[in-house]
Amino acid sequence: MPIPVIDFSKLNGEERAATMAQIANGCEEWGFFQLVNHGVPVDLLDRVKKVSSECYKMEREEEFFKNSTPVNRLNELVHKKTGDKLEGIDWEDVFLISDDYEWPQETPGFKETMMAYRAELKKLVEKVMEVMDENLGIPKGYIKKVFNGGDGDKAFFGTKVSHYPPCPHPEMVTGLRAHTDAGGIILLFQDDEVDGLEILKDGKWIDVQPIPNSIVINTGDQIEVLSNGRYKSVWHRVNAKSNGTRRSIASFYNPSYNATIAPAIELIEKENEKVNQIGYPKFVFGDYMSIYTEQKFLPKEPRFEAVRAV
Ligand SMILES: O=C(O)CCC(=O)C(=O)O
Ligand SMILES: [Fe+2]
Repeated sequence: MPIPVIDFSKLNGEERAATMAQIANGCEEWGFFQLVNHGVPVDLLDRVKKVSSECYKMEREEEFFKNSTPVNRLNELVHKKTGDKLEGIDWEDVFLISDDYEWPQETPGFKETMMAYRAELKKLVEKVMEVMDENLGIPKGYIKKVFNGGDGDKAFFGTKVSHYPPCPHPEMVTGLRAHTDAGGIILLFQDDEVDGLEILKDGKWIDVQPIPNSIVINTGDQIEVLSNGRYKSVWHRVNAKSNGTRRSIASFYNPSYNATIAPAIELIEKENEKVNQIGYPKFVFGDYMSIYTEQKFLPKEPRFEAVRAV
C-alpha cells in the first residue's frame, strides 16, 4: 500500500473538506504523505534538481569516493571478509544550508535557486501548519506561535541537501539509519527516479514511492508532543542502492531552541486528563536536542523520559 498522495490545490475549492480529511488521515495514520499541486513552481523545482546535482558532481562526489569515512570504513570491512555489516555510519553525502550558513561556492546559481526554493517551502509549511491547527482543533497559528516561542520569527528553518551515492555493497551499510525526526514539520523533495526511503508502518517497511515534483511531508517528535500523541513521528530509513545516486532535499521547520514544547491544552482535556503524570513531557526544545544528538537512532520514548527529568 503506497503512502497517501494528496492534491493540495483542492484545499481551495469544493473538495476542501475531503482534502482536510485526507491530510488528517495522513497525519494520524501514516505520519508521512505526499503533496502534489502544492504551489511550488515546477520550473523552480527543475532548477533545484539541476543545481543540487551539479553541486554534488562539482564539489562533493570526488571527495566522497576518494576520502570519506563511509567509503574508507566499507573498504576496510570488505577486506576483512568477516561478513559483518557496517554499524554506526550512513552511506550519504550531506550538507546543511540556512540563510546564514556558508554556501557552496563553485556551482553557478546554487545560492539564488536555493534561496528562492526555501522561500517557497516556507510559505508551504505555513499553510500545512494551519491545516494541522484546524484538523487538531487548536487555535489558528498555534503551532507556528509555539515553535517561535511566541510572536516573531525565531523558529529554525533549515535545509539539508543529501546525496546517496551508488554503493558497491548495499547489503553491508544503510544510506541513512532508521530514526524519527526530532523537530516539527519536514518537507522532503526526493529524487524522481532512485528510490530508497522507507517508513515503518504496522511493523513493515514500505516505500515512499518517488513521484516527480511532489513534496513529501512528515512530522517529527515535537508535533507528536504538541498534538498529545495524535500525530506520531514515524520511523524511517534510507536504503543504500548499487545503481544511481539518490538526491534528497529535506527542509525542517523546527522550534526555536528556547521554545517551550508541551501538549496543547485543548488536546489534553479531550484525550488524556492525566497527561502531566503519565503522558508527554513539557520541556525546552534545546534540552530535547541535546538528548536527541546522542540518541537519534534509538527509540524516542527514552528521549521523552530523559527530557522530562531535565
Ligand atoms: O533522504 C531522505 O529521503 C530522508 C532524510 C531524512 O530522513 C532526514 O534527513 O531526517
Ligand atoms: Fe528523517
